Order: sequence, then C-alpha cells, then structure tokens
Amino acid sequence: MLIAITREVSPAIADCELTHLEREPIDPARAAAQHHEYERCLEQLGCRVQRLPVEPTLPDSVFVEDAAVVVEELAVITRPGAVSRRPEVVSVAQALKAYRPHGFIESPGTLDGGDVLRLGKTLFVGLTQRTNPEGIRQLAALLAPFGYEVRAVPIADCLHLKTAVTQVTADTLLINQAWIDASVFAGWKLIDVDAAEPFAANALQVGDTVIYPTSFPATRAKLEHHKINVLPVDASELGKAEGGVTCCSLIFPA
Ligand code: CIR
Repeated sequence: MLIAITREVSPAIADCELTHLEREPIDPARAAAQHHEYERCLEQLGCRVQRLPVEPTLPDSVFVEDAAVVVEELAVITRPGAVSRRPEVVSVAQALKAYRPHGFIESPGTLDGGDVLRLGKTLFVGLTQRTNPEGIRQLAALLAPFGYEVRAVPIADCLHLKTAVTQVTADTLLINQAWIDASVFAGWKLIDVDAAEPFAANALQVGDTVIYPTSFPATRAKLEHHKINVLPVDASELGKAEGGVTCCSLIFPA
C-alpha cells in the first residue's frame, strides 16, 4: 500500500515564494479544486491519501514534498531553504512519525525535497538556491548507513532539481537539458521536453502511470509516443506558485 501525504491549499497561497516566475493572481478556490482532483488521481492509482490540515498562515504549505525525504528506512525532515517555509516541517514530521524513524537536516544545512531525485539506491540532489552543500552533506551522512549514495548536481536556472528532471519509467527520465547537465544520468534513457515547454519536466510517476499537467501538450505527446500511460491533471493554478505535480505529495510504501 502506498501512502500519499498531501495538504489542503492554504488560503494565503497568493503570498507564496516566487523565484523564476512573475507574480500573477492565484485563485485559492480554483487551486483547491485542482488539488482535490490531483488527490483523486493519486487514489485512482492506489494511494491512500492522508491529507494534512490546512496551514492558513503558511502560503507554500501545499508543497509537502519539500518538507521531507522518505526512504524505506528513514524519513529525513528537511530544513527548507526559504525561511518562510521552515515552519511547514513541524506537521509533516508529526504525520511521518507513524511510518518511519526520523533524521533531521540541521542549521546551517538547508535542503528542499524538490531537489532530491531518488533513482534506486542513488539520490541526486540539486545544489540550488534552496539546498546548500551542508544540507547535502547531512543527507548523505544520514542515508549512508542504509547503503544510499548521494550525488550533488549544480542547478542554476530553475528552482529545484525536479523542475529539470524526473523519472517516468523504470529506465527513463524526462528532462530539460537547458537546466541540467544530462551527463550525470549516464545509462538512463532520456526524453527531452518540447523546446516550447521548459517547465514540462516535472512528472509524477506512480506505478506504471505518470500524473502529468495538461499545460504541456507537446511534451505529453512525446510521453505517449513512448507508450507511457499519462494521467492528465490541470495543475495550472498551483503552477503560478512555481509548484509542479511532484511537489504536492510525499509518496512512500506504508
Ligand atoms: C516555493 O518557491 O518554495 C514554492 N512557491 C514552490 C515550491 C515547489 N516545490 C517543489 O518544486 N518541490
């Protein structure tokens, strides 16, 4: 059984952090409706959705992925790079207590879960504005006893590593090579995003299906051409908050 931890959209979402996007009005009700549809997709794919209570004063709290990195043996509670986001980890840690022992990223380390792409026993971690070398060092130290290797990947032009690359099948990654050097993924098959859709590399693989935003039709056609099952969701409202489909859940075996 897969657990998917999610959280209700904050009514303060319009005050979210923004790094690479211009601020546009965000309709919290529309964002919430799209988010509920996303949760229904997770359920359809066999996840038990555990929705955390709304955090009315934490604008970005729907993006639960950034608050933890969960592997079979441990839940690493992060220290998000954006100061406004640090209180989000308290309730995520509380929810994860039922499933895993905890490790913690501590000051001066910073790490956002959106920077962590796990491929088997290797975790690729973006070195970004949000995740610093000390955060990566601490993550590596916490996971080394369980046989995981952590590899830092410098990222300059997008928010998180998973803005630039995600896994879409057992042996395939969806990637925007303008934002990440693909040579670190030697041995993996790569599907490039359509050049007109730079934000299209964030897909959420659940089993043999990929939850994928409707906003990127040209890249979606490429996924389908590769015979990948795509479950489309309209994630456009949270997209204005610089969030993608991986950001809104923490998925792990119970
Ligand atoms: C932020 O800047 O932190 C939020 N507005 C967006 C976070 C998206 N999270 C993710 O990609 N994992």
